[in-house]
Amino acid sequence: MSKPRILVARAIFPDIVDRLRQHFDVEDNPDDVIWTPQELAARLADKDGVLTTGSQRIDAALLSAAPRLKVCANMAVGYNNFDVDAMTAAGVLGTNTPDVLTETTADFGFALLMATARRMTESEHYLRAGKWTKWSYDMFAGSDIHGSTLGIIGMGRIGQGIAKRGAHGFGMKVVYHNRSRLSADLEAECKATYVGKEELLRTADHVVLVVPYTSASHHTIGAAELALMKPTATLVNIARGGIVDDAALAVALRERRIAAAGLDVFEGEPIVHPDLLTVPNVVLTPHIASATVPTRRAMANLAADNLIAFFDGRGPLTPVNQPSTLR
Ligand code: 8YV
Repeated sequence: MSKPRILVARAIFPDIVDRLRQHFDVEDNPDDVIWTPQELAARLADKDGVLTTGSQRIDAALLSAAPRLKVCANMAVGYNNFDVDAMTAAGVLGTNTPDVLTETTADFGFALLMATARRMTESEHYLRAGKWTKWSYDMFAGSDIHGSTLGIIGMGRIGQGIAKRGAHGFGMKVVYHNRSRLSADLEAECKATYVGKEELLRTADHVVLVVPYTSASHHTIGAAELALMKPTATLVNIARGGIVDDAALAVALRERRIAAAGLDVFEGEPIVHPDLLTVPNVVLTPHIASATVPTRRAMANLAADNLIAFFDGRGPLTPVNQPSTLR
């Protein structure tokens, strides 16, 4: 019997592609070419499954150009690149990679918070530019992490990881806002108090965004929300581009309406709003929150395992939808 045909849409660890070859007829992309939606659709025309990263859009147009496609395994926990309704209607399963990246991403969120509040990259640029000629009492004075109030918007697994780091490691007071309130046990574990979004923005010294991107979470933080924040506050976005109105944020940073921001994700990435590139009080990283070798390997392996389990008839391990009938 012939093997199912799989497309690996971006370059991933070669040994994990080799593992997929034991089960499937694999077309991969070792040169990591960024295909247009049309090029992706052409490659998927004869495929039964695909391993995607967060940057390939799976929508109704692509699904009709790929009539054999049965399963899309995303190597990411976020799956806003999937039009889940269109996939479910077409009988196509989607999977993601939860849990395996939680602690690594929470570590990074905390690192970005610290780098932002303590002005690490801004001061490093100053030093590298040869501008450091003397110590002064207020040179790169930032804001404290320990003992301050941490506001987390989006209290899923990663948000909870950041809350625990803040509460237990740094003695922070943690407030959070989420679509639904956590159980009393989880709130106690995270030492976190549920508050409304407006109260969180008004009272937090540091605001960290960890919400999934949906049409409802688009521009969760725009000019009006930035205006509620303390002028000494920092804002960190490790969620998705589009959760923050980047143009409004650049204005708020330039006018010092908030102290600083740390951004790992951007509207329209990899293009970054030009005004963010010119303001000094922002730490910018290229979507690397989950980027450690063990975690990226675990993500790729989980995406591969989802494909293998699906075609073995065991069902996917971490599905994001449940079509009533499959293709
Ligand atoms: C990925 C992410 O690196 O898991 C997610 O949702 O944002 C990152 O961990 C990125 O989406 C590439 O797949």
